[in-house]
Amino acid sequence: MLVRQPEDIRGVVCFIGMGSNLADPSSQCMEAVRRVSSAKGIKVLRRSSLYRTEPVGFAEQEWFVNAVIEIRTVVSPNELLRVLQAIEDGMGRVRGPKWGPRVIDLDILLYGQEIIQDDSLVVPHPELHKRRFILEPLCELASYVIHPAFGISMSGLMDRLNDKSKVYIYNVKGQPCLI
Ligand code: A4P
Ligand code: MG
Repeated sequence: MLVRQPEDIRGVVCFIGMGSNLADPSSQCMEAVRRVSSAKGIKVLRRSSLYRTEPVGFAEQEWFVNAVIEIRTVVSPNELLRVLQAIEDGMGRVRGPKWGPRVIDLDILLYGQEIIQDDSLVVPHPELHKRRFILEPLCELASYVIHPAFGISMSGLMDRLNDKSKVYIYNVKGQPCLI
């Protein structure tokens, strides 16, 4: 018997990290959410708060705005990467030095419970468990999700986190406050 799944439960739940530190970063993140929601085969389920975050890796640059979105998608991991890169390009991203300033960066943090390691895609994102600017917004949405390679929840990864870089959540008035 063919059982049809309702549209809203088809596909895989994934988490996308976004970051910007150029040209009004919070607007860039909100624009990226809009563009991801309009992409074919992708439904945005939830967005974390926006976070003001101290630059990691290359300190001599502006602070970032970071956020995470939860999506449900029927597109494959590699196709999802292509869609996200097309959105980055469409928003005027110029690929500069690794860890350098960017108008928008969209990373696949988790694609369901899949573990992927090919030339162009590594999922879960290899830096996910090391970065406060990813784990804070991810825990806001889904602290219960298990990292498929480590078998540890996102809140468990937060407990083990060594990253002391500063991460502030925007309060309701849009002002940063320490969490
Ligand atoms: N790639 C492999 N796996 C993935 C994945 N899971 N998601 C490949 C997305 N891309 C993935 O990415 C380079 C290549 O990674 C892609 O071609 C893709 O095939 P990129 O976005 O073009 O280059 P990048 O952003 O310079 O590299 P990367 O590794 O994304 O940089 P990071 O590690 O994200 O560092 N500090 C704060 N506070 N907040 C930030 O958002 N971001 C960075 C960027 C540094 N410091 C930061 C922040
Ligand atoms: Mg990236």
